[in-house]
Order: sequence, then structure tokens, then C-alpha cells
Amino acid sequence: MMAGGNSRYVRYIAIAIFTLALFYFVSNSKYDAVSIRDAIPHASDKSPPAAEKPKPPQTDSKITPPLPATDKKPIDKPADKPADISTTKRPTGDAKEFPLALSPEDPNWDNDLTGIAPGPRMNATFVTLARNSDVWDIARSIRQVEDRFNKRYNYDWVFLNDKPFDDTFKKVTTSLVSGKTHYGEIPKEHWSFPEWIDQEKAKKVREDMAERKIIYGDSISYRHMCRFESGFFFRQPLMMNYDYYWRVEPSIELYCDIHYDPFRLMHEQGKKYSFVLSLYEYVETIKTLWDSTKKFMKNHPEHIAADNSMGFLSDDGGDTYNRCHFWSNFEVGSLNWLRSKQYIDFFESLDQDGGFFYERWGDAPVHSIAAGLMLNKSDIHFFNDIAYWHVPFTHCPTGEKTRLALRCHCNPKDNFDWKGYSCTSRYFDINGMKKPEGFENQQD
Ligand SMILES: Nc1nc2c(ncn2[C@@H]2O[C@H](COP(=O)(O)OP(=O)(O)OP(=O)(O)O)[C@@H](O)[C@H]2O)c(=O)[nH]1
Ligand SMILES: [Mg+2]
Repeated sequence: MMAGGNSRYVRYIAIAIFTLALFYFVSNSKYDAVSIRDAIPHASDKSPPAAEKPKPPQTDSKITPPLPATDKKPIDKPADKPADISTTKRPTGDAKEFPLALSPEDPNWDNDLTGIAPGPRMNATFVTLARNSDVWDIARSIRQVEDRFNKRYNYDWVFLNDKPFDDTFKKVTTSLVSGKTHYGEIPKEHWSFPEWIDQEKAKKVREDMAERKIIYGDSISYRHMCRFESGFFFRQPLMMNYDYYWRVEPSIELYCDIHYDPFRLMHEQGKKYSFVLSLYEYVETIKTLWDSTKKFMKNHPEHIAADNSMGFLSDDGGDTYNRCHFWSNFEVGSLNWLRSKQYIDFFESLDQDGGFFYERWGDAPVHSIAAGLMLNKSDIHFFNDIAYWHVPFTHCPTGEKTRLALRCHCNPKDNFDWKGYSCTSRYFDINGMKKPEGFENQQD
């Protein structure tokens, strides 16, 4: 009896162990299924999963200053040659086989967000201008971009600095980026006063702005930064290898999953510039920017687009600037457009006028005026579905359905789009776009 009972228990235990083992196998094979799917090369996906991707050796390109400091017209040379770097070669899969799916209603909508994203990759990179001391703030930004998007796309990341990057900066950022990382030092000519600038006059301006407590008004480096972002980042040798860029600053947040490749949207829809936030510029910093712009428009009527966005920039047909601009700490854009003769002519004309130093012209109004006047309306894109924060403004997608589908964690009340100091409403109006449902409730 005892023996029979014991053998029954043994049988029960054996069955229990077998059942547990079965469970273990089934639940693990779920993960296997994911990795097996990842491991099967899609027609268009030759990349190994991100975790297994070998890290390239860091390319610490020293950039040969391409421009003599005394050159009056600093940029009328052919664009810089690309640096000799290997960019991450992407699956060149058929766009037809993996069509872009931009909304949850689309039958191809990528809901799972697992594994390396199938489909083609663009010739594109993230780009960040930063100091070594920005390392932990940019680390936060990179982590957000990777978690919400790039871990499945593995785009490269170019870092630029007016000083050499130190080892900590390179180690930390390379460990966080799933694509290749490249580090470039900006040549002096792109980060200094052009020789036609009157130093005394520029100094007086800084002292005056300091007294009037204008933000960054007394800063020389901030002015170099704005001039660099306006006229030089897109033609650093490391950037010459790419067609599209996505600018990322330290300490930003991304609040929603990104379910498709924004670079691909730009390419397939022929977009050249994009934004998530727009607002009015601080007037003290750009007093004569519009005068310079008008001079440029007069000298180069051939550069002005037929279907431009003057209505976004001016309320009186171009007489005065209403100070609306796209916020440039977030940008996804075409590098070829920035490298075009039109854009370079515009930048050079502004640079000659000296307002980067005699005032404190920002790269945001400079890019925005260029895009507003020299691109057609249809070339500019508003990414409603990229939720974003850079102190102190938030873009949180309007519409609960969108926010839930994208697994957003932003508070819709913080959305800046429809508030009084945003210019996004004006952008919708001049483009004849219907504002998203629920916008009326977010106006204050
Ligand atoms: N290498 C380098 N990068 C800089 C310098 N000043 C600013 N940057 C970078 O340029 C970008 C813009 O500078 P920020 O200080 O963020 O300017 P901002 O966004 O107008 O102001 P914040 O509200 O302080 O963010 C950031 O990516 C900075 O890391 C500098 O002197 N050297
Ligand atoms: Mg910033």
C-alpha cells in the first residue's frame, strides 16, 4: 500500500515536473520566436539584431579647416569632401514590400515594435553639437531616442564639438547608440569671428545685452553656436556622407513610441524640413534680421519659392517679421537642401551683415525664414506624432486615440501647440490644414 502510494506520488511529481518543463519550454520558445524572426534575413533587412551588432572603431575625424580665415566670402567654395568613414550600411529592402505605415488605421501599421524594423534605410544620421560637459545630458537624450525609435533602426550618430571630445564622452555615447558613432572637431573658421566683424561694436552689444539681462546676451560661445548651426554643421566632412539629419540636443524627452521611420517619410514625401514646436522669437535678439532678409530677397528673387510660407513669417505680406519660427533644437531635414546654393547664398548674406555678433541671431529663425521663403509649403512637415520636450515647451500629440496608440506618457495639458505663444495654429491655417480633434480644449 505504502509502496503503491509512493510510486503514485513519484508519478505525480514526475508529471508535475514534466508539466513545468513543458511550460518553461513554451514560454521560452515565445522569445525564441522573436529572435528567430529577427534572425531570418528579410528581403530588405540584412542587419543583425542591435545587441549583436559589432561596434565599429571610433572615427575621430580631425577636420582640416577648409576655409582660410581671411576669406571675405567664406563659403563660396565647393562643399567639404566627405570624411573617410564607414557609415552603417543598411538593408536596401524593397520599399514596396514594406510600405510606410503612418497611422494605426494603416493595415501595415507596426504595432509590436519588436526586433529590427524591416524595410529600407535612408542615408541619414542623428547629429548633436555638444561639449564634453554635456555628456550626461546627451546620454539621457540618446536613451530616449534609442528606446522610442532607433534601437530598431540603428541609424548613425555624428557628434560635433569645437574642442576634442574626451574619452568619457566617446565611451558613454558609443555605448548608448545602436548605430555607428562619429566624432568631429569643428575647424576654427566655423567657430570664430569672421574678419569683417568689428570687435569693439560686438563687445558693446554684449555688454549692453548683459545689462538688459537678455538671455545668453553676453555670451560669445552661444553666438558661435548659433552661427555654426545656421551655416556650417551640414557641411562638416562627417556630415557630407549623409542626405538627411535629425538634430538632438542634450536633455530632451520623447514621450511616444515612433512606429515608422521619419527619415523615410521625409524622403518618400519629398520633405526638406520639419518641426514639432513653433513659437515667437525674442525680439531683442533679431532686431534687424528681417531687414537683412528683405535685402536678400531683393538681391535673389530667383531663390524665393513660388508657393512659399510668407504667411507664416509675416502678417503684412513681407513688410515686417511676425517672429514666428520653428524651434530648431528638434529638426529632421534634408542636408542637400541646406547645402544648396539658395541656402548658402542666404546664410552668407546674413553672415556678411554681422547680426550673429551685432545682435544675437538664433539658428531657429534663420532656418525657419530660409524654409519659409525658399521652400514650397509642401516641403515642410509637422510631426504631430513625435512627442517632444525641450525646456520649457512640450509637444504632446493632440487626440487621445493617437496618444494611446503611440503609448505616450506626456500630459496632454502640457501641449504647447494651440496656446497663444505658439505659431503652430498659423502654420495649420496657411496650409489649409484641419486642426486635430480636441485642439479647442488645449488653448490655455
Ligand atoms: N561644443 C559646444 N557645443 C555647444 C556650446 N554651446 C552650446 N552647445 C550645444 O549647442 C546646442 C544648443 O545649445 P543650448 O545651450 O542647448 O542652447 P538653447 O537650447 O538655446 O538653450 P537651453 O535652454 O540652455 O537648452 C546644444 O546641443 C549644446 O550642447 C559650446 O560652446 N560648445
Ligand atoms: Mg538646448
